[in-house]
Amino acid sequence: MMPEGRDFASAQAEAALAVDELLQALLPEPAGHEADLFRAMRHGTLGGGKRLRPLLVLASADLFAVSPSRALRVGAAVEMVHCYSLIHDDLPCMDDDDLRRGRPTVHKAFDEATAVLAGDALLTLAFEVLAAPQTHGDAEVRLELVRGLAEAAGGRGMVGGQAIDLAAEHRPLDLGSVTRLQQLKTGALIAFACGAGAMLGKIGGPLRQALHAYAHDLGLAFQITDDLLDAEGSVAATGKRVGKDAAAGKATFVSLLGIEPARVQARILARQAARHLDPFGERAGLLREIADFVIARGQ
Ligand code: GRG
Repeated sequence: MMPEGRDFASAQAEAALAVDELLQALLPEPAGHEADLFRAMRHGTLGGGKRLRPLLVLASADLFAVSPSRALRVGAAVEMVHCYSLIHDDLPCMDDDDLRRGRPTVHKAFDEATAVLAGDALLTLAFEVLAAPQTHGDAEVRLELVRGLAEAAGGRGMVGGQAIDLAAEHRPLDLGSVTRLQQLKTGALIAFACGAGAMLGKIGGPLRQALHAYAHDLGLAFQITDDLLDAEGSVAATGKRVGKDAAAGKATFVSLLGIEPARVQARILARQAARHLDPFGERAGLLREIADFVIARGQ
């Protein structure tokens, strides 16, 4: 994935381009009455985003010499689930946002019903992609990927975290509860992306465990940085509305720890995440750089 000497920015750009090409191919512009649905799915997935989760799949798969074309399909599947969550999260019944990735949200560019359906269709297409033989020749591996993504995205993962987040609007959370909420809401999908390389390579044991530990710390560092950007960032830099957490009176890592301690905590977690990669030696260079990249925007 990243031959020696290649810098992080070009590895990330190359991965993002490859994911975009595959998403384009998986979401062709159709004719007919359902055309708007597919246009909305394309609007919600193409042309923006850091593509962090697919990059994590590609980088973890590279540790075990998994074919990049297989890893890319898993990366596209995770990105579709991530994009569905953003589309639904932006709806008036949730965060009610007009701007995402610097562009109108899907319900603004289309309408609410189409945005709901576009999210639904992206979620189900993700599993169709994972279940297809091109993703892996071994049906047991495909089954593990399907189950892993379902667990990460569902009620005991991302959707469960979102439900806790909504309930917390009426009940302030302490640091332990915020940590758990975020581990479910954003951490579970990031953890799936990191573990997917090991699933594709049929690797278990201590190496899979090491990736899991990396993902745990990376997910928290990512969320603290997202909180910092909401507190301190600009619409121009983030491509979305900022200051939402404080306006909603939400308990976040930043509101509970304070800005500077939160920044320090993100740095500690990123360093700790990288240490979990020691068993992989030089081969984990890209994953180490991802940990730096994840916190850089908040430092
Ligand atoms: C509504 C089903 C449902 C789930 C909502 C993940 C989530 C749960 C909502 C997304 C909204 C949000 C602000 C989540 C917190 C952190 C996060 C996931 C930010 C966006 O991810 P990035 O920074 O975005 O990777 P890009 O645009 O780069 O892909």
